Amino acid sequence: MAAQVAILSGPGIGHLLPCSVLARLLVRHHNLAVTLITQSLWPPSHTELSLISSIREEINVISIPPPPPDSMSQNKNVIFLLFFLSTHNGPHLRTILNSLITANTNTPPLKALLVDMFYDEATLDIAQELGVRHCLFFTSGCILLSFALHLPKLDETYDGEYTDMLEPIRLPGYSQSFYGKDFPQPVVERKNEVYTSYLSLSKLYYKTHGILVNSTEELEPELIKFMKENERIPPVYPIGPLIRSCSRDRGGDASDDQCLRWLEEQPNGSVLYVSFGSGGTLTGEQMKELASGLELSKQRFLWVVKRPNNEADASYFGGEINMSSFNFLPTGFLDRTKGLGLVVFAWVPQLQVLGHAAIGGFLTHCGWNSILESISNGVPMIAWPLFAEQKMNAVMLEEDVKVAVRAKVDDTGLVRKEEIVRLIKCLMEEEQGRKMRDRVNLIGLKAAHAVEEGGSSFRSMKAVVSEWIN
Ligand code: BUP
Repeated sequence: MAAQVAILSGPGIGHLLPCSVLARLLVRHHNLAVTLITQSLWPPSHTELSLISSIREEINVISIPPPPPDSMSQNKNVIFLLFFLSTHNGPHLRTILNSLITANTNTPPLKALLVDMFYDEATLDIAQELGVRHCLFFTSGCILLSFALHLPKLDETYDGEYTDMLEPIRLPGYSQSFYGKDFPQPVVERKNEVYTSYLSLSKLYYKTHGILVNSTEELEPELIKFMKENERIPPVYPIGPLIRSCSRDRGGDASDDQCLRWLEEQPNGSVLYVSFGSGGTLTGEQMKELASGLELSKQRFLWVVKRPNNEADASYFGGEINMSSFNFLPTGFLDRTKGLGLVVFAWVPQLQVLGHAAIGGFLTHCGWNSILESISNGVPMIAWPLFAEQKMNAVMLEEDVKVAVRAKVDDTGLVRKEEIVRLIKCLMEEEQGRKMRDRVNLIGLKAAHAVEEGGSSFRSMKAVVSEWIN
């Protein structure tokens, strides 16, 4: 092996997954030795642990232990905690990188440190001190990346709260516009201390040696073109879609077989898959509306359920919440929908689910991994964003890529059952849904080709690897 690189993954399965796919790709197709450094805020979940153990044969994995609970701040905002974590783990990172450099004389030279999207100035300093290239591995799409790169300018030119903006804004180089209310969660509240940290982070993005982004020219052509042509922005390398291959999609528990077995019995294209990702939860009231909407639609569904977030112990990064009682669903719902729907209270093999012929649509929270997995499998979506950059992703899916229909929230903040029925009918039965299906199939095929030998993302990856090793 000519060289080694280290990847510092952010916490949570939504970050660990793309980082592990990237690690494998570099080992298998680019002849590099890779160390994957994992971080967590709390003891890692069963899913994270089993993913880590499944890649250990090929990849050197070093896990930084979670910070002691009493050192954690009382501020429970997830973004705040991510910034806290990168500062807290700085000394660990330095020690690990030093050990990789001095391991033994046969160890290939460490050429690059790829850092997931949350980091601080100290991370850049460590890489510089050790003579290693610092690159950003952006595990979301170009929409959020462009937004972050534009934020310093926006901050200078606009004074008020973004949610009060009367006119939508355009990201440079992009034809779609966004209202302030759709901006990523840490940014909408300007007075919040998280805003200042996010603004500093967005300035740091300009100081990295290169930006690898989990997207592709086939999906986000305008933004990629703009970023590549802008000399102020470090070189951008679209290397996605980085998603697991189905055979490796293990890491769950017994429910895997149950839901795949159930899908085997359903007609092709008949089932709506409903999941809000590893961290997405709804209020009890919203869950009841969703359940009623699913029932009224009379559509087949596979719903990955989590406890409501206004009941005890719903945690952001866990994904494995104890389901001891199901009283948050409407009385009799499970009995009345038996045969028509399957409710699953555990981790499911999402990639295999989305690749199953019975699936006709995906009601998703618009996490970036879920979007890439849906598109790669040619599955059109109902976009129901919850937090982070998901609202921007939803705008892009509906208005630009045209492979999703967005859920409308009413004045009380709820998506009502009538709206849910409308969305399901539109996606699963109407002409608009058929058009979205044709489109997503086409884009999915192009995206799959992008990561194959000779495709645009494959060439991008090759180009950045050759930068590192030469
Ligand atoms: Br839930 C669930 N099985 O049951 P996103 C999720 N996943 O394989 P998130 C399963 O977790 P961030 C399940 O396939 C995807 O790769 C799913 O990532 C997998 O959302 C991943 O979609 C979830 O990006 O992460 O979890 O909200 O906040 O980082 O976007």
